[in-house]
Amino acid sequence: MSNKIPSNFLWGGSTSAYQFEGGFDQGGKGKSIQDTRTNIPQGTTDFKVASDHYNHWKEDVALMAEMGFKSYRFSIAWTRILPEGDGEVNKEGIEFYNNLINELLKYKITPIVTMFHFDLPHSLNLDGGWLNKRTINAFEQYAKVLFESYGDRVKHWLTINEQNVMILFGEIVGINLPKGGNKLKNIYQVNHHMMLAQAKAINLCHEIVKNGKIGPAPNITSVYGNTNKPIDQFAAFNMRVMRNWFYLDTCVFGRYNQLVINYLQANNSMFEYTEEEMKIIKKGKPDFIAFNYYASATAKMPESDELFDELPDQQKVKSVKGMYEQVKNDNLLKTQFGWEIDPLGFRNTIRELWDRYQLPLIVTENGIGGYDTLTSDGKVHDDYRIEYYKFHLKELKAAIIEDKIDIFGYNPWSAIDLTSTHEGVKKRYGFVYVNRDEFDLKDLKRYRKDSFFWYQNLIKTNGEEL
Ligand code: BGP
Repeated sequence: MSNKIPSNFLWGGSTSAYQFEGGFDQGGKGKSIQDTRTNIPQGTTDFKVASDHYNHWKEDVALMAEMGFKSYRFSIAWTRILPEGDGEVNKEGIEFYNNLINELLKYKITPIVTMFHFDLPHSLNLDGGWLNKRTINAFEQYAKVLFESYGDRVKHWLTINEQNVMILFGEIVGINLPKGGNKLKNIYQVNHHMMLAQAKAINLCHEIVKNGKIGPAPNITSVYGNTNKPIDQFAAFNMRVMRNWFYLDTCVFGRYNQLVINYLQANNSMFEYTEEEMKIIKKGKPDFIAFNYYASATAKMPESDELFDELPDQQKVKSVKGMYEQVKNDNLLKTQFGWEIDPLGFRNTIRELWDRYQLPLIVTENGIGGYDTLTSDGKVHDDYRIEYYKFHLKELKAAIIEDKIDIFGYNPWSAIDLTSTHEGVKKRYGFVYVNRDEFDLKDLKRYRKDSFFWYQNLIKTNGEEL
């Protein structure tokens, strides 16, 4: 066994269309729910221009190539391809990603494409969104168009970004369910429809894309019990299943985890499904698991019976009646935005994923959001970001070399600055600074941060020089 990272390891970076592209009304793009979103937190920008990648794509790819990227994980905007979600195909949209993919390949950067990253077509949403089976069929049409248009060159596909976050924290990522009815049942019905759509896409990819590989991209994290009290470990188990395994078990094993089914039945909220649908889900086996990791989670048993889900942010306390309550972990440092930092939790997460599924793994998000300042001589000194990566990559290396786990790529968030899901432009993640403020677009010029040069050297030495 080698004591090195494999030479074909996919070092890269990640973005998503609505947070990076802008050009919301250019090139025949239809509206997505991110364009029509009304719950944008005060003081933060919308997603109309974002980093204007739509008009800077060549320059952006050149910067990625300069860093030495071996891969680039980005999402395709569903509404650039199908402005209404289904029906008419937009040729200009197809062309935009054709150019982007060709440009990446010119520099030998492997494209890793997310099919759906929080930007459901607005017109499907008006019709009930994922609660309506029309959306499943629309996703199938969309998948077919993508595989037929790009499958000759794109061999790595990701179905749905963070389905578990959309189900557990839907409102913060702009997903709103139709009002009324049984809310708990509806949200798990939505989940079932996404599972079915995902399985159909996996099956189609295997039929259409020669040598194509496809997998889900959930947000997965290790869950600790708040104390060594058995009841806290019991709660941690519940959270682990409800937050992580429920989603991956369905995708990998083709069955719903019993714990969640029991919970839904006990709350008179079981969703509907048919045997035929379960057959499709079972057939749609992924080739790998992509996952996003930012921090671990800690759980205890909720003290009250109250069910509350008001969640301004992903790491905010969440309580699920009788199951678990997510609490802060005082042993961990925090980012400037209050997110916990847990590099060993990264390795714990990788070990758990491997142990449970034995499928190749790829990291599609990991990173730190913070305030960055552009100096008068055009520099950004983001030492805190370099530190974050060093500690996480030390654990990633240990997982590959010591634990001998099959991880084939690392694509941190984000390749270049973009607009945060709910904390605006000021919360920056990139190796490249984009010169704009929350509401002042300035010149959108790109500047290499200190982390750019650090990551460039890391890739050059294939992870040797942390
Ligand atoms: C993940 C999403 C990304 C990105 C990231 C950082 O959940 O997949 O789209 O937004 O989190 O989160 P935030 O922008 O809220 O800091």
